[in-house]
Amino acid sequence: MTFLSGYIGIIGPPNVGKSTLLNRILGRKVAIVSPKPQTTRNRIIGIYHGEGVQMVFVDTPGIHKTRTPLHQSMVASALAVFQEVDILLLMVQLGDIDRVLFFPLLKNLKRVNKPCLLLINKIDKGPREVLLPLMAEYGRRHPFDVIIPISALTGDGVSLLMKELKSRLLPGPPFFPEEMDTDQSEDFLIAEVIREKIYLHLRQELPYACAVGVNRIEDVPDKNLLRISARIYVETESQKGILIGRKGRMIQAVGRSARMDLERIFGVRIYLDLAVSVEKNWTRDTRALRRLGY
Ligand SMILES: Nc1nc2c(ncn2[C@@H]2O[C@H](COP(=O)(O)OP(=O)(O)OP(=O)(O)O)[C@@H](O)[C@H]2O)c(=O)[nH]1
Ligand SMILES: [Mg+2]
Repeated sequence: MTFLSGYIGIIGPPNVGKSTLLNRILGRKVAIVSPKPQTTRNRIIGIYHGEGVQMVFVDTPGIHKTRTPLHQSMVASALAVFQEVDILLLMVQLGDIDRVLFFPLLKNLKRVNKPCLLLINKIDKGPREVLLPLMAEYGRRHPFDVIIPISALTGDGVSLLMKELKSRLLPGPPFFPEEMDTDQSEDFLIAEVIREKIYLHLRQELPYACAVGVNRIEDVPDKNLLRISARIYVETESQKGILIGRKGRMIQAVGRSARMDLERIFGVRIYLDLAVSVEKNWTRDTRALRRLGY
């Protein structure tokens, strides 16, 4: 039997469930997820190993109209994925077609001539009756290879998606070794989990002003312990005050949920030390952006 392999881009507007799908396919958390849009900021690779097949999924930041340098860099990295992959998964969510978000995506899609599967996600949320007309309407906008309704949350439709993907892969070698399911460094994943908890605990604009860097990871094997020290960057002193909270309660809550999640992910006890610094206007400063990994 010939081995099949390929790169598959997961692309779409913010908040439709792209990262949730990647985690669901891999059966493990490699990408952070939150109820707020613009959670994913970098391209995240997740590698699926199946019988005679390897699929390299590329999760991307949600594509939207934007002016700030941070978001421009996010959107640019998502748009680049149109060129880089073999197959595109364009994801939207149940509900009326959002023209402002969907039409620009379609324009990019028509520029590259690649197989594209349209995923309508979050079907667990709505009545089934709306699906058929919605699928027909999307079908009129573009000759998608196939339109698949799914729920990344419950897993509904995901095995059908995997079958449809496999049937479109070409013969090729495995790109990554069997034991590898992401190309992210440990540091990056830890910083991302901390960032996820900031999205969960803090309201409004604050999460968008935060970046996280891991300074040090120290392994204490005889205690089955990882000591991690990380720093959260915000743009202003007042944001720093909010993030730390009264008597440090907010930063403690963020640290506690990050620690619990990291313990689950790494299977060891974690000691997490979090500090907060102000990096003035880092979301607008291209040099600071680069320094913070964007
Ligand atoms: N009900 C329901 N909620 C979902 C489903 N998939 C994702 N969600 C929720 O939708 C929200 C956004 O999910 P993400 O996976 O972070 O979305 P994303 O497309 O990666 O978002 P960005 O990274 O911001 O572009 C989270 O609160 C998820 O729990 C689904 O199938 N059903
Ligand atoms: Mg995401």
